[in-house]
Amino acid sequence: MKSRRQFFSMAGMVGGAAVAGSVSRVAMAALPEPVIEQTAQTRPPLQPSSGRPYRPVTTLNGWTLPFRMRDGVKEFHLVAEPVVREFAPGFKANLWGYNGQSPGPTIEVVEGDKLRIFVTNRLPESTTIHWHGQRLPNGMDGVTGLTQPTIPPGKTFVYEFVARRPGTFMYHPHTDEMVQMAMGMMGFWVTHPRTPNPLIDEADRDFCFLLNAFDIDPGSATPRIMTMLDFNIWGWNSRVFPGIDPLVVRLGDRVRMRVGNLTMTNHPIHLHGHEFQVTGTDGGPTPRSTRRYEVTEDIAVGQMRQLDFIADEEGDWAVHCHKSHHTMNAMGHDVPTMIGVEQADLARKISDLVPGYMEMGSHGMDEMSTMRMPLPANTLPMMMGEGPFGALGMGGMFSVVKVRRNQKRGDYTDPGWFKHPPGTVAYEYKGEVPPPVRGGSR
Ligand SMILES: [Cu+2]
Repeated sequence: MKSRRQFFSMAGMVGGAAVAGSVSRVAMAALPEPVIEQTAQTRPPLQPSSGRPYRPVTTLNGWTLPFRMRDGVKEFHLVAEPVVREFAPGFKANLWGYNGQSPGPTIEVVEGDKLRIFVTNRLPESTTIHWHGQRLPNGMDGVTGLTQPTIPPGKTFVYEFVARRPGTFMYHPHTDEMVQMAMGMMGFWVTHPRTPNPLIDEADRDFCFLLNAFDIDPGSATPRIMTMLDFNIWGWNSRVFPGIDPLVVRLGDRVRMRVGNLTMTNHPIHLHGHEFQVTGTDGGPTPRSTRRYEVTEDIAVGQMRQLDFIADEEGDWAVHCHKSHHTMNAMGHDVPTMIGVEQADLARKISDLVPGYMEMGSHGMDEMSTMRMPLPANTLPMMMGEGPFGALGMGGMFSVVKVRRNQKRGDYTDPGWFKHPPGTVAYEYKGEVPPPVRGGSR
């Protein structure tokens, strides 16, 4: 056994891949037991039981991987494997992920931590893990063929490096990337600052999630892996609304949303009722002089953003991708525009031939949110979700920031829908509406 000191000086050298061989039987026995998650629930923040203290993050519909300390090294065990992921009640898909779910568990460490990450491959093909955004020895960067040999099925490799800078990062395969990311292989990574950092404010609530996209035909359960642009399932952490949990906060909290994009297109993430600042990226904390208030931040492919805001308005505030096609669930995009087309007569004729036929879209598509067409099994309606005032007409990349005065510190339980104070909800005007005056008609 090498001493730790020898090992870390070795890992610091270019060519640290020498230590990333498949481990011996003896070393296997020393592996941390892999922790496997069974559900898509949001787990409460995992308080560190050892090592340097930090304020943990909350992974939306996800969890943080437990670690163990061994001779001053933080050890994790990731298992790459096929998983069944529930996107929302009524829709499950066959994905690839880590430790039972897609995305994999969030990894949380502290700046300066010495890390050892065991990666066991239970996929039918080889893989590697790239630690996106990290400063590390080149041989730990996880690029198949370039910085290491690939991890064949059934083998376990070891990655060892020091978490050198604090920030918002992610991990994903760098082997057969197109297929493995299309199948859901990715995970979040947060490195907490070791000491108070003038550019990192302490957040009261710190949420993280990855943007991901899949192409799953209605009625089927396995993504098409060759799709480049025409995805139909737009997810946050492999969940779609109404399957995405709300971000529950206490009035006055400093809230952080860390978002990474592993889809094939950009996503303008839009928050209602508040302004945020971009306080960090995968490049690190942003200089204060660059910060300005925004309500939408466009996140490009492969980018990460850390959005901070003070939750000082009570209510249920939508947070969503501003591309309207991304707040819908599976639909065909070859639906013709039917607005203004009178279909009633036609519908009657078709109904004679096709029982159960429904006309669609004559008055816009909002009616889609309430009509219940027969759908293939394992398929969500394209616009769904029930709110306190009726159908929400939303799917995909949509959730709700629930700001509550009485939410207890550290309590993430869903408080239900906001109870609006009397006189603060848009209401119907019951008087006479004068005819509109149009230019030129006077
Ligand atoms: Cu989007």
